[in-house]
Amino acid sequence: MPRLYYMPRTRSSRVLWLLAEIGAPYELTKLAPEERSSVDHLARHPLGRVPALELDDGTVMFESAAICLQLADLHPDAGLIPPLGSAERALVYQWVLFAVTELEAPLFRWVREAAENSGDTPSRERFAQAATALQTALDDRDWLLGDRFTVADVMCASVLGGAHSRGLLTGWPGLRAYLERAEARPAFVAAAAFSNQPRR
Ligand SMILES: N[C@@H](CCC(=O)N[C@@H](CS)C(=O)NCC(=O)O)C(=O)O
Repeated sequence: MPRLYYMPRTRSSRVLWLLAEIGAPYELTKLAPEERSSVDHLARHPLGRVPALELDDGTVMFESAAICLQLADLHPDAGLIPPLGSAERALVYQWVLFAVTELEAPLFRWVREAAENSGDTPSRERFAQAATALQTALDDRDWLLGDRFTVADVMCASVLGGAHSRGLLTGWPGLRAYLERAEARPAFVAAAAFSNQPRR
């Protein structure tokens, strides 16, 4: 059974959500913040971050997007990732990578720049371009691949959740509606019981 090493209110939440979408058994180890720099955890993740996932054969992997893709692949019957080599699979790769590089990276830079109060937030524009592109892609559809909810939606919606919780999605009503749809899914609600726990 895979084991997820996680902390609530972190990027672990997207993996908890995906695991709930899959519905297969798994084990959880909740880490206290200081445990991230323990020798044991540094052996799982060289930067001492969460999440990390131990696979059935003992292999340990990190990077939340890679973990989500791997879990989706391990459970093809859950329908969260299209067949290898298909055009739909290409779009899943596209949007998963977009989530981490074009949305999440500028979002966190923007949050940092705003906190430093320099008055200059160049990353806002970078995030805005990506958010507008994503909103346009969702214009005529519920999910990024149309009717089919995939791991790409887990990734994009989880980044948008981070933006919305900071009040940064006001300019994108289409993305707020998408996020609302995503967060209404029973799996998201079930995962929130772990994702939203106190950190200790
Ligand atoms: N790109 C990594 C980022 C992991 C990451 O930065 N995790 C944060 C929590 S959201 C963390 O553990 N931070 C602790 C630290 O930076 O020391 C992923 O998506 O898994």
